[in-house]
Amino acid sequence: MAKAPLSEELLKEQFGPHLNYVPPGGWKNESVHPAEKLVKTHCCFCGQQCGIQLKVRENKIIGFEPWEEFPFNRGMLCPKGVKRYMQGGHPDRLLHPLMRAESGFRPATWDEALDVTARRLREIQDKYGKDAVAVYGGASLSTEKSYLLGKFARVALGTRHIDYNGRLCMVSAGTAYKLAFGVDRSTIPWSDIPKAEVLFVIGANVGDCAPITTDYIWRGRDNGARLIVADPRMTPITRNADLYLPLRPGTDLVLLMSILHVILREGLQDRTFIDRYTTGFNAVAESVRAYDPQTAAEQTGVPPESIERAARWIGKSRKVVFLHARGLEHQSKGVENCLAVINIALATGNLGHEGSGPTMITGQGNGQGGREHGQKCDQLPGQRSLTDPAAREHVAKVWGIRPEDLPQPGYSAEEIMEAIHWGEIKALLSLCFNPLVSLPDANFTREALSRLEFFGIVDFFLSETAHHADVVLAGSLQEEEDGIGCSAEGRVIHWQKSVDPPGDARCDSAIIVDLAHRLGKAAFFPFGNPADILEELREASRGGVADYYGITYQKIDEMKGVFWPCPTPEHPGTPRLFEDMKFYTNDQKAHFQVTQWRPSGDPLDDQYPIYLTTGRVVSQYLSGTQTRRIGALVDQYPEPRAEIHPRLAQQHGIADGDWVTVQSRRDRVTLRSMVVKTIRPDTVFIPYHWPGIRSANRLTHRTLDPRSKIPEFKVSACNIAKASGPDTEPDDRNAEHSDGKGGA
Ligand SMILES: Nc1nc2c(c(=O)[nH]1)N[C@H]1C(S)=C(S)[C@@H](COP(=O)(O)OP(=O)(O)OC[C@H]3O[C@@H](n4cnc5c(=O)[nH]c(N)nc54)[C@H](O)[C@@H]3O)O[C@H]1N2
Ligand SMILES: Nc1nc2c(c(=O)[nH]1)N[C@H]1C(S)=C(S)[C@@H](COP(=O)(O)OP(=O)(O)OC[C@H]3O[C@@H](n4cnc5c(=O)[nH]c(N)nc54)[C@H](O)[C@@H]3O)O[C@H]1N2
Ligand code: SF4
Ligand SMILES: [Mo]
Repeated sequence: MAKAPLSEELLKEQFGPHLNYVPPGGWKNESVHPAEKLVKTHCCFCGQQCGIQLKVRENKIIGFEPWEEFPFNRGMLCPKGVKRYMQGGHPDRLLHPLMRAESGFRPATWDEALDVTARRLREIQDKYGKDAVAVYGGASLSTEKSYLLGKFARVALGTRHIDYNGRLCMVSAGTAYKLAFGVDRSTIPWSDIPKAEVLFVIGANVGDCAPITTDYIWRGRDNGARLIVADPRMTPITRNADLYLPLRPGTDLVLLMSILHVILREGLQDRTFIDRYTTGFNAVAESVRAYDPQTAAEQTGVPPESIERAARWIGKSRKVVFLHARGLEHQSKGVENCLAVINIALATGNLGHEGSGPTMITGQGNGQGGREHGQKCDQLPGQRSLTDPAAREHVAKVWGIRPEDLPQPGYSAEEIMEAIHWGEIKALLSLCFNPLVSLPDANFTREALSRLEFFGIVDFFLSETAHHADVVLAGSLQEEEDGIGCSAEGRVIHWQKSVDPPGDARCDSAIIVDLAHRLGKAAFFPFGNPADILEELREASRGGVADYYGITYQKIDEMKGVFWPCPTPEHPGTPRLFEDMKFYTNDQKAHFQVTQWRPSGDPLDDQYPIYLTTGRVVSQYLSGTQTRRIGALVDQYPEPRAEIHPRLAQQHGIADGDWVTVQSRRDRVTLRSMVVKTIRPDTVFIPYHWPGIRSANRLTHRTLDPRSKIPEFKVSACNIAKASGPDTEPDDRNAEHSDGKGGA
């Protein structure tokens, strides 16, 4: 039979409209439009912080080249990284400030928008007190910007309430590492991963979410390492695991305590290490006694033999690297979970030497640097505590204020939203956060936002949250301002400015400085550019745990990144922590911490008998504001799908691609199903990168870990039913829905 001729139309029908897509004006082909310069900088789309060279012409980014000399990724990039350059030229880019009008927004001048913002914040503070205003920051910001924002909240506004979107991300790990080691950073550089004998990946979808880390794990496997993966889903990296532990969502603590139980039962612990370098072992040993593998298997769904095998592999090696991410940490016991990993590492002496140590895989672009210098509600620069009198004195001196004028700790991110909801907080200024999509229980968030008396937001796109703002200030992309970031491995890197913000958009830091001036605090914000801010940040962090005093742009460029702590200009940086076996605790020992099991905040019952867990897909990033605007990434995964095991699907008469309604105690969403064998039959997975009626966070709940205040995104209860089509009920709450399709 003759084959039908292939036409471009036919291919487009098959592969979607972006096939052979040519932007208006054509691609800036290298032979036609040579780059004027190549700028060595970093990818903005996750905490790996791969090096990349951006091609610049006529103040526009027209493409990229690999940066092969950058040691972390040696030129490699993932599907998001290779499209990273495309967002700047998108037609949705905000080019000037916007102000709320009778209907929708109207363009405004900077003077008008900033004057109104400063005046409203002042008025609200005069009427209700300083703490009636809250500030939200973000971990996609450069470290300079996040430092500036912390100072802005405490000095220009004098409010207790500033927190950031990393509260949804890194804080369980951070709290645990602080408790055990006195420092919140990966204990190892990634170059230790290929040197390990055992790699234990817990709640981390490395293949999709930290793709370049996959390469490190493969190199480890090439060197003979065994790979253990614990996840309710068989993620890409799991396919090559030596041991897969398909645990029930929310049962990690039981699994980990049982692994330690077996290690101790079989005498595989490192007694010398425990005696010399740690405290608290006996209480932890006592606490895991009840967790024999048989009992643990019943709770976790992991066979007892698998638990024993994992325990023996780990217990017999002194070169184990533990890699965990949000699967472990997005739980109402996220801190305990991380502590249970650390307890295993300490009991087996897996720390302080090559090829060994626990680490969190940091999520956001500057997820590490953004959590070090004071945009957290309880923190001052240098990872100092806001309640430590010596820290207050040091920072107050650098800032030129009295220590007693520094506010006390305020609410965390979700708590700020709750205080807005109950009326205690009346105004919000948000920079780099899209809470309507990313906080749990989206209907509650929407209600809270509608109660604000004033809401100002700085973004480069009109995010779903920005639809609720009174003033939208057109800010800058990562590549539009110089700055530093810190990668997952603790390497401080240099984001080089590549282009100016387009149109009337301004640099984020200039906007904040300008606002501080309009609030009458010019003397405290004498910053002309990010370099001025870095100078002050170095002083403010000096002597702290995260000591950046020895770090400059020039040094970073010369060394291709500097690992902190780096206390003096001559200091070479600290790739591996604790090599001298001294910890950042009062007694310089590592502290075992007792962990205690408790159920999820949204337990299963007869009405909601299925676990719902949420997370990511490879082609989309976070709330999707950025990646939903990059056509090629949209094509790869155009809409959220509910992953369901064939057995569960069959029970409900659902075939692959059918519509399915997922209902939780909060709300419901209707999505197409994706029937896959790679998920536990008692669990449904939904990626959360979409807003409106497709938002996974309409289903999630607001239970927080009591110490880290992270929401329990990974464990909710739900039920499912086949649906005849997408939700068609008129949904005015969905007004903020915007796909941002097309464009680049
Ligand atoms: N493509 C892509 N990459 C990203 C991001 C992105 O949005 N898209 N975001 C970046 C950011 S900010 C972050 S925080 C990281 C997140 O990176 P990851 O934490 O790796 O990604 P998640 O999809 O949130 O969740 C990880 C895994 O946890 C599993 N899981 C669910 N419940 C449980 C549980 O109870 N226990 C265990 N052990 N596992 C469970 C899920 O099945 C999932 O495979 O990714 C970063 N990289
Ligand atoms: N259900 C569920 N919810 C989750 C998660 C989950 O796994 N499941 N994961 C959580 C995690 S780990 C994270 S990190 C959060 C992320 O949640 P968010 O932080 O809300 O997500 P982002 O998409 O980073 O939103 C940042 C906003 O700031 C803007 N922005 C980005 N960079 C800059 C910048 O440099 N300057 C300015 N001015 N604006 C900028 C973007 O356009 C976007 O509108 O989501 C959390 N929510
Ligand atoms: S792994 Fe992360 S930093 Fe590297 S290219 Fe991908 S998104 Fe960018
Ligand atoms: Mo994250």
